[in-house]
Amino acid sequence: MIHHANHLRPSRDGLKVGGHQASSASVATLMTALYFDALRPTDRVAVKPHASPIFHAIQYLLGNQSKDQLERFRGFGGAQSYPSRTKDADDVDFSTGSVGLGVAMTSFASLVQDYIRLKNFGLEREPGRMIAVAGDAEFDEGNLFEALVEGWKHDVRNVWWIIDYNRQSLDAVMVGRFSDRLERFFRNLDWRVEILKYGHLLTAAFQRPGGDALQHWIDTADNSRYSALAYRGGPAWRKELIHDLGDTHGIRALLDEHDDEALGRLMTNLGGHDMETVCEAFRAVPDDQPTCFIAYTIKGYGLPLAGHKDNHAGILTPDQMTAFKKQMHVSDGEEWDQFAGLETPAEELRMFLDAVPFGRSGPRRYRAPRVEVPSRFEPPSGDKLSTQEAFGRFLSDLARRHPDLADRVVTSSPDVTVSTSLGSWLNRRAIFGRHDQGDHFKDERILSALNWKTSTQGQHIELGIAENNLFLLLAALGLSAPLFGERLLPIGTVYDPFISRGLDAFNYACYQDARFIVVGTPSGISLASEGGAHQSVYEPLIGLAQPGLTAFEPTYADELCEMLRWSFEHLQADDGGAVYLRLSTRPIAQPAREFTDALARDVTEGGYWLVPPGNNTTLAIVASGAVLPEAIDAHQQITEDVSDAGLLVITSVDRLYRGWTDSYRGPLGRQTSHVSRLLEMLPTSAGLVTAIDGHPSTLSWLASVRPHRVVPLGVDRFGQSGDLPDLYREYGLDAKAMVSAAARLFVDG
Ligand SMILES: Cc1ncc(C[n+]2csc(CCOP(=O)(O)OP(=O)(O)O)c2C)c(N)n1
Ligand SMILES: [Mg+2]
Repeated sequence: MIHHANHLRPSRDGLKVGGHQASSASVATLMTALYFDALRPTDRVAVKPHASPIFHAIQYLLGNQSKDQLERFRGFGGAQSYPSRTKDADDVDFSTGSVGLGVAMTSFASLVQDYIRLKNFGLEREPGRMIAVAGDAEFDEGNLFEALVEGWKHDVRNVWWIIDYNRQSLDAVMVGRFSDRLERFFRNLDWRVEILKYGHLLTAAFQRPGGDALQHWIDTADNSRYSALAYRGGPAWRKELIHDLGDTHGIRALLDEHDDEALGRLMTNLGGHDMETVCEAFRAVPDDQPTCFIAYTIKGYGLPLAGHKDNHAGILTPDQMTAFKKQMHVSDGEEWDQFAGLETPAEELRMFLDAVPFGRSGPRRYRAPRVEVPSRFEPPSGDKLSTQEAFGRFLSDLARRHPDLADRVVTSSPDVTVSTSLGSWLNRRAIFGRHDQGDHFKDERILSALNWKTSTQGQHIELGIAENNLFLLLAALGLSAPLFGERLLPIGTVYDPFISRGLDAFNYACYQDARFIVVGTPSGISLASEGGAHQSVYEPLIGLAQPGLTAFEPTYADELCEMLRWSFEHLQADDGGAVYLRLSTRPIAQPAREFTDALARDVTEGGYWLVPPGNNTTLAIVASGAVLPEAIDAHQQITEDVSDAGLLVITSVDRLYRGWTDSYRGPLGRQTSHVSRLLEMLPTSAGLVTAIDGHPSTLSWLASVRPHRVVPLGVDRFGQSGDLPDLYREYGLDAKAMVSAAARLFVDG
């Protein structure tokens, strides 16, 4: 076994590494023990952002990382500053970077692992442990506590959170005894807590005469004082110990036995730096109970900047680096030799590395077979339907008519399951739980439209209200193919305005290339009766701008069904991604039309002419989503003056925009895009009135395609309660406003 973190040498570029240097030093022993001793191939790890260098260094030793990537760490094309599933080449399990999210992700990944196994999917593999190596300051982030509570409700198993308790974040040394509080949080939620406070040197010293006093002295030392002493080193420890404990029997003898260097080593021999202590603690975990390790460490351990409150931005000077290399017995030019500076013969080290259980895993990114998707879904019937209702009925029909596909669908919602129309799906497919549980109301024959039965076979994961948790769960569900080798098609529903409550986790899920559908519903001021706090305004811009995500906003049920079909394919495509559907509760009269292949293509490409314009027309109305009835009304009025005015329906402004920008990024020459083909039907002298129940800038860029003059209508203030005609009038989205906007084009033009 490798017995000391001295194996982990600084890079030649270490000087550039800044805070990573200090942090990687604090966590080196924990990471070494984890990767070289504790981990099994099916375990999955979220490595805290600042441990990126040590993660890449470990992968280098295991043969999964190249020297070139290491040399360019943090540089263009090199290993990433923070471990990244999508950008790094060395098998990162979970990306980290936005503190708190990677840690919480492990809890949801464990839930997904249980979900899959209880369905008897993927039983050929051993269940793994979902492990986070967390910074202590990550617990400033509330999302961790939300995830802890949710994990407790779902009785998650096989989760380890290893906290690098270095009592430092970026700015400073943290307030004292936070670990007591953390410990209570965890125990309160039925976690096992292992506190690795002292290493074996200090533990032995505590057994000697005066040991009790020494332990009390360290236990009660202020974090800042302890850190400052760790920075100042042996002589400072000696001076302060003599001052405070010089008269205590046994202390002088202890001090006399240690020279300055040995005294420094003794006094900083915390649990998280003691290889034996850490390995034993990891090995001793007897079962699948969630376990938290609070491992005391010193930020910058082993480096000249250890313990200094400013060390996060600290970098070694060239002289310090020279001295450090000398101390590590690494000569110039040997920096990248895997075993430089080590006494153990290379052959022995090679054999050790070859035998590391985690290293023998082979590829850990699985590919799951494709789930068949029909070439067309029958839309739900009804003269008047909202897109939300159509969505609920689509899922219910799916469960009935396409059982194989439906078996792979899993839904989730943060306490808005019923109000986002998942009820009838739930009645068909039930709620998931690790333990079967009946519906008491049903059993008592109390009338209810819903069967709230929980079972291991259930396909809906009910969450508490924290939207962050929804997106982290979707991230985990959406990675089930590469992580666990089993395809899931996750669909999460959330009130559209509360997408922003979970936005960073949403971004995090997309960054990891997780594959899921999020349904934002209801949305916009079309939800007039619910008031301003429930009316979303800028969410269409999120859909437009978020990388890794394709956004749609349907008007009609047939469009929605085609978008869902496209989404099921897109979720499974190598170059696919996640999908966002922005829906509404506004009932809309459905068109009696044949849904042709051409229309299907137009809908998923982003738009179609509901009324094609005349060759020389001067005007088109362009509308997206729930405001289309107003646009139809306005268009009819306008045709009294401009008989050949067009009416364009935008089903995905995101797809249009991407197609357009892709077209001019390609090789020079005439590239076309769907939006340019649509707008080519209008002479450039024509004007556009655009309308969306969201921020008007979402569609205003259409002006630039050909170009055309545009008057963009939409919502750019907070909404308020009211009925729909009142709100459309107030915010300038009714037919009258559209007609006036058209008139303005002519007057201003
Ligand atoms: C959400 C978020 N806010 C702020 C940051 C900037 N940041 C990066 S690491 C960090 C503090 C890290 O402290 P800790 O987790 O204790 O890690 P250590 O540096 O001690 O290893 C901060 C504030 C971030 N990455 N993510
Ligand atoms: Mg810290």
